[in-house]
Parts: sequence; C-alpha cells; structure tokens
Amino acid sequence: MVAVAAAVFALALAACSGPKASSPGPVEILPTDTVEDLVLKATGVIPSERQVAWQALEFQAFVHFGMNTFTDREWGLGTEDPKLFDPADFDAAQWVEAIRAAGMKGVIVTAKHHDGLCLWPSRYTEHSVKNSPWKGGHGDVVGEAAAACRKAGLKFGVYLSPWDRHEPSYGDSPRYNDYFKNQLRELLTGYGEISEVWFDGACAEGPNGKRQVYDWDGYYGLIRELQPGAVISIIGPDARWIGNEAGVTRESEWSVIPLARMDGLPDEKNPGGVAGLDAQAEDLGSLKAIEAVAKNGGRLIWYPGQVDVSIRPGWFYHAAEDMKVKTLDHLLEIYYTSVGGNAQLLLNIPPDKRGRIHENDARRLKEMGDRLGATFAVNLAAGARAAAEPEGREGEALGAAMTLDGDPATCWRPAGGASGATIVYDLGQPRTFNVALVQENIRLGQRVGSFAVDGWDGREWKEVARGTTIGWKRLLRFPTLTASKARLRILDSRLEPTVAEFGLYLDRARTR
Ligand code: FUL
Repeated sequence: MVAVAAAVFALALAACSGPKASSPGPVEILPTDTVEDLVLKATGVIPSERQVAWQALEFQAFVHFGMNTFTDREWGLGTEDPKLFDPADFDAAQWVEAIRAAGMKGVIVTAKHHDGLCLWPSRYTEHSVKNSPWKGGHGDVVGEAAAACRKAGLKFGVYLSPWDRHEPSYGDSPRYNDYFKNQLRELLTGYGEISEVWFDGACAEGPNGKRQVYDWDGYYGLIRELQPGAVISIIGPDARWIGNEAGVTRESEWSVIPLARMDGLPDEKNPGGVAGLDAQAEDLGSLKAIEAVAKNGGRLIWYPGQVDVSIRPGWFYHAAEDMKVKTLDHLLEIYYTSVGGNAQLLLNIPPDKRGRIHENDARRLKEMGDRLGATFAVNLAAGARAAAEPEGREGEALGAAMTLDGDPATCWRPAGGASGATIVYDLGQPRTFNVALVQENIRLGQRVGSFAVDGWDGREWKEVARGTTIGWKRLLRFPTLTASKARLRILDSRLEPTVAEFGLYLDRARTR
C-alpha cells in the first residue's frame, strides 16, 4: 500500500516536475526574511500524502448521534442514565445509503460527545452502550457504522470529544490522559482503517470547573503509530477548522498557513485554533499574513481548511427541526464555496431516535447528489484544443492538454518561471455552460492568487468569472453562456503556477 502510494507520488512528480518540492512543513520564517524569501518558502510547503488523499475526498458526512438524540439536547450533562439510549430501528446501512446518494466519500461518527457516553462498548467505562437496553447491551454503533461504510466503499473516521463531563478522572490530568488514550487505542485497533480522528476544542467548564491538561503529543503519537493514514483534524496538525459552523469559507482559502509558534502544540486558550493560529481570523494565508507572523518568527505548514456545518440548525436530531432542513439552494451554495473554495465539506446529518436518517434529510441529500451528479457528469472542455502562452515546460509533452486529462496529479506549467499564464480552449463548436472548474497540482504546493475565465462571443473575449485562490479546487458559477472558445488567465501566482485541471459544466437547473 505504502509502496504503491510512493510510486504514484513519484510518477506525479515526474509528470509535473519542478523546483524541489519540499515538505508539509514546518518551515521556519524569520524576521530577517525578505518578501522573496517568504514567497520561496511558501511555495516549498506541500501536503503530506495523507493530506492529499483527504483533500481528494472533498465531501464527507458528520454524524452526530448519542445521548443527546434521546434527551433532545445539544450538550449533555454527563449525568444521564445510559438506559435512555435506545434506538428503536437502528440501521447504519440506511445512513450510508442516504449519505452516498449525496455523493459523499466518507463518514465521521461521534463515538463520544461531551456527555461522555461511548457509542462502542469500551472496557474502560460503564458509561457506554453496553449498559443501555439497545440490543440487550450488546450493540456497537461504531462497529456497525464502520462495517456499513466499508461495505459501501466509504472512508470511516471518529469524533472523540476530549472534554468529558461524565468521566470522574477528567481534570486529574495524567489519569484522564491514560483513559483517553485507552479509548483511542480501542477505536484505532478495533474497527479496521480509520481515515480521520476529529478532536473538538469545545470545553465549557468555566472558571471554577475542572482543569484538564491534555497530552496532545501522546494522542497524536498513538494515532500515527496505529493508523498512520488517519488525518487528525481541528485540534490536530492535519486539517484546520474553517472558523465558523455556518458553512462559510473565505474568498481566499490558502492551505499554506503561517503559525506564530514553533512548538507545534495546540493553543489551550484558543479552542478551535492550534499552535499559534486564530482559526477565525479573516486573513490566514496571504503574503501579508505570512509577513506579519515572520516579523516575530514562526513557521509555515500545510494546513487545509475543513467546513463543518449541519444540515439542520442543531448538530443532534430534534423533532422540532424536521422542517428546518437546509434548502437545496443553501446546500449548493455551501458546496460551491467549500469544495469549490479549496476546503473539504463535512456536512452533518443527525440520525433520529429510531437510529435512522430522517426522511426529510434523506430526500434533500438525494436532491443534492442528483443535481451535482448531473452538473458534473460531462466536462464540456474535454477534448478541446488547448494552447498556452507562454509555452509549457520542456519535457511535458502533452502541454496544456494535461489540464484536460482528468488527472489532478498531472499539470501544465509555464516555461521560464513566469508567474502569469493564459490557456485558450478551443471547444470546436459552441458550448453552453455556467460553471468553471480549475485545480492546481497541490503536490507542488499552492501558488495561484488570482485568475479569470473568459468566453469568446464570436468577436471578442468577455470575462465571465474571476477568482482569487485555487488550491485543490475552485468552482465558479456565472450566468449561462454559449461560446466556442474559453480562456483561463492566471493573473497572479507565487512563482510559476500549476494548472492541473480545467473544466466547463452546465447546471441545467440554472440555465436562465
Ligand atoms: C462543537 C461541539 O461543541 C458541538 O456540539 C459539535 O460537536 C461541533 C461539531 O463542535 O465544538
């Protein structure tokens, strides 16, 4: 497996080779660095292979299920009786079917939320499904969900809340850290491949509450040892919180992020942020932001954004919200700006008291999947004649056609280190479209800062859309247009840009 991944990576670099691609970081940035130094350092920061695989998933499901489902709360107190957990018609296969219908590629389940109830029969606590009436105490939500995902070809990850309102050792730091690591070990060894571990920063103990000093290094070490492919998110080094729970991304989402601290440890005072990062800051990765951090010394890491948002107002199921499932238009807006804005979308679907995804949510997921599937079924630029200016690098024989090969691991790059470029796509005949797709080859970093897409109206070029960053993927929507040629202009880039993929699509439900 590792050998295959390494071979694929080597091939990708060969097909699109360039100045030494360096590492996911950290790369130290210093007060003595010039702007040119900082640009060079920023372009040298690339994702780990586990981050590339994670980014390619694009769209995953978050599943909040647990004690709160039965008490109609968002945050449990930790004093609830496990006997309250009793789904009447639990069906993980039904979850997976609904989730797949939307086109999602993975699932992250709340194995334990803040109330401490474990949805798997942990041997380290009595506060788990084993003391619930469900399946006579022999049920295992994590096990059934993992098996259903595996069967359907979906990735499977776990949310494990560090804050635990039930566990008596919480606040007695070394003891709780042992408890937490024991639980992690159970989850990481008992359920096959775990693709992601999601650590939440929330804690509302207040000034007189318990104080737990978490052993983050120990947690991360265990995950790397037992599941080296697993991405550690949010309070973790691999994926950052986008900064809100409303499904909103920044206009420019950079994955190369400057951090104000060198020690790499999570910032206890800043839940949701990690290692000297304010995840909610308006500007995280511009050159200005990098310069500001460099002034006092810091580091650059590859730290892509994840958008966690619920399909309903709450994270957990509440019957009162059955009519408040987000509209298709709202979900599409979130999709286009997150997946299409260099972030991963983690859309929460909370199963109800039966243990099933409610009909209203399932219907909306299917509508979403159908609409996206129809839109992206055909790339209207595929087969176009592509001509670039300036010329592409020598040895990259396919030239600009590499942007149409459907493979985001290959790319076109201008010769001579130019930081701007134009690619004209001759479509051969008039085509009607209203969505454009552009991807960089993130294995070579993230470079593009602004670009535009034009259409040829028979006499002249008309700009139809403009974007800032690209990264893994940028999707732009614009009024429906019929044109026989389209043009991509890279206007600004940190050193030479890479263009991995270009696409034009028609969302028919929006042809006006
Ligand atoms: C927050 C939690 O407090 C919410 O309950 C939910 O789990 C959300 C994803 O993260 O920090």
